[in-house]
Amino acid sequence: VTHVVAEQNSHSDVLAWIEKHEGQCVPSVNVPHLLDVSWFTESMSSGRPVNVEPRHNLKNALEILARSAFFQESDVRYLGFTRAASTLKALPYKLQSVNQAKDLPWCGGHCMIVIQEILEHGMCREVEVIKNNEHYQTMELLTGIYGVGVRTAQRWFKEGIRNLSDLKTMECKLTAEQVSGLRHCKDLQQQVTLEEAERVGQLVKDTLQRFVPDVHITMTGGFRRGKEVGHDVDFLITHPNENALSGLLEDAVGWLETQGLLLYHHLKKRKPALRSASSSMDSHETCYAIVALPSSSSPWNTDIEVKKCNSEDAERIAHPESPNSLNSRTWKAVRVDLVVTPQAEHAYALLGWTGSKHFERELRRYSLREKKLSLNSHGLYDLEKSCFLPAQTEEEIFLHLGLQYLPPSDRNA
Ligand code: DCT
Ligand code: MG
Repeated sequence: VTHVVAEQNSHSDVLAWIEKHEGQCVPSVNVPHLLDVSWFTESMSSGRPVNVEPRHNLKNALEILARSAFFQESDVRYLGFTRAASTLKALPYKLQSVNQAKDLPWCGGHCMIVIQEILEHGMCREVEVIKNNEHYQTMELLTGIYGVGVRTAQRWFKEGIRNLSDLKTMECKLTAEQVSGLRHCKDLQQQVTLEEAERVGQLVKDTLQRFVPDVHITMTGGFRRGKEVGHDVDFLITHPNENALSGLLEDAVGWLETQGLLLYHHLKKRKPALRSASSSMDSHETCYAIVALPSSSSPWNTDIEVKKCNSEDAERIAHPESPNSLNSRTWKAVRVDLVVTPQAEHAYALLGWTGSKHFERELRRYSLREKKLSLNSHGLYDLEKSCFLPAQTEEEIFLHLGLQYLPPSDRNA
């Protein structure tokens, strides 16, 4: 099948080939998966012509090249491909010709070769080679485990690890975070839906309000930018009285644990405010957690405030390796980040934690290079006047930067 696909010149040829061979493939061969072109299957089911929208294909290809560069720790190449993918993502029209692409920002050089190949041939050989590369596939798999970064994945690859069972048999020393990541990897690899994120939000609210009834909670990250799915759910927590926030995360963690709803957590204490003008480090008090989110039909969800932990439920939730299959389980492991900020830093933390990561990176670069202002999720430091610029809202931060305000939905770079 790979041979035939590689021989094709255009999307329509591939489609014709698949239609002709429908039912003749061995059942284990999932042709669209092999091609990894989601627009292709979408087009087939919607009846739209196949090659109307190469934009997603182009973006996906550039993102694969970016991730491959990231796995090789090549920051310059990673940034170059990410910027080009981001440009294509934001394009309000269909890219149909190389001519149209040549004036787009960040899309020259290597990126232009990729764009040209895809526009003309429907696929890029370099990208196809990367997708089938053992190192790339293993790095995708290993860095997909919660708690595993590029360095660790590289080390494991060099030690001969190629799949999850190798990790168990080769007796790798795993951190508590990685053990939890591995234990719940099936759940964590599934995307979190908006409906699930909202239920996590309700759980977080119910938990925190037990201790501080008027606590202020905002869902940040991708969901604040209007995304329908995410890999986790991020929250920002604040209160006008900073003392009210003291010990709140410990209390919340303690309560969730007694309910059997916490599968993993790591508390990071707030570090003293970073006065370094150029620092982009985030030192907010944070709880990185994996919660057992009760399913929507579970009684846990409907009455979480008053429901007492029934021993059978607690057992099921506290011991995720029980023989219950995913389908019969009444919970799903979901990654949750809780970030606590004093009110004075809230607007900066909100901007920082709304993302996207690439948007934040570019905003900080613009701010420093063009305005001599150092931006992080604690504040904005004027390097020339040697002072911090206070802001109560995100709009005020954009004003400080001399930029038109962008709502979260326009920050999906
Ligand atoms: N962020 C940050 N410091 C961190 C981690 C994240 O400032 N240590 C910012 C960057 C984006 C935002 O917080 C949310 O991070 P993610 O959850 O990783 O990204 P996301 O956009 O929410 O993506 P997803 O929808 O996949 O969760
Ligand atoms: Mg997120």
